[in-house]
Amino acid sequence: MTHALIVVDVQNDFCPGGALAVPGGDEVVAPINAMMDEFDTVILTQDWHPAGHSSFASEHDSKNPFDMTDMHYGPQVLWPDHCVQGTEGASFHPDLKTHADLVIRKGFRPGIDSYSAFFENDQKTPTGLEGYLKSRGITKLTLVGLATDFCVHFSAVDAARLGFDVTVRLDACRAIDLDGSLAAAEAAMRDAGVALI
Ligand code: VGL
Ligand code: ZN
Repeated sequence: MTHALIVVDVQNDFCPGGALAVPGGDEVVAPINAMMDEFDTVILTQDWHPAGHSSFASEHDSKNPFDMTDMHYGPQVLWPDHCVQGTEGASFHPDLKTHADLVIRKGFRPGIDSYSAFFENDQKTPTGLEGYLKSRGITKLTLVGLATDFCVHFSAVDAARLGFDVTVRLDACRAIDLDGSLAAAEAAMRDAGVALI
C-alpha cells in the first residue's frame, strides 16, 4: 500500500499576519515537517488565485469579506483578497519543508473557487490529482494543513468518495470556523468515512 501525505495550503496568507489568517495557522508547520519522512510520497497544495478572482469580496459591489453570494455553481463565501499568484502571501510558510513530489495549484480559474484538491467548487471540474495518485498506485492518504473546515474538509470528503482510505490529522490542522463551520466539517468528514485523529 502506498501512502501519501497531502499538505493543504500552508501558505503565508493563511498564517498570522496574512490576508486570510487562520488562528494558529503557523502552528501546523512543525508537526507537518516532523511527519513528512513517514510517508512514501509528499504532495503540497497551493491556493493560487489570479488578481481579481471571483471569490474575492472586493470584486462584488456592496459585499464584505465573509458574506455569502450565489455563483453559477452554488453558494460561495466571499473572502478577503488572498493567495494571489506570485505574491509573498501565496508562498509557502518559510519554515515548511517543501521537498515534495508534487505541488498542485488550485483556484486559478477566475470564475470558480476551488477548496478541494480534487474538484473545483462546481464539484465536477477535476484538478488532475485523482489521476496522479491512482496512476502512482497510491491508495492511502493522510491530510494536514489549512483550513480544517474548508480546503482540508472538501479535499478529505472528495478523496473518500473517490475510494481512497483517508485520515485527517487534526493536530496538524487549524480552522477558520465561520458560523459553526468547523463542527459541520468534522461531521461531514466522519459521515464520508474519513478517520479523524
Ligand atoms: C481556503 C478559503 C479560501 C483554504 C482557501 O485553504 O481553506 N479557504 N481559499
Ligand atoms: Zn482561496
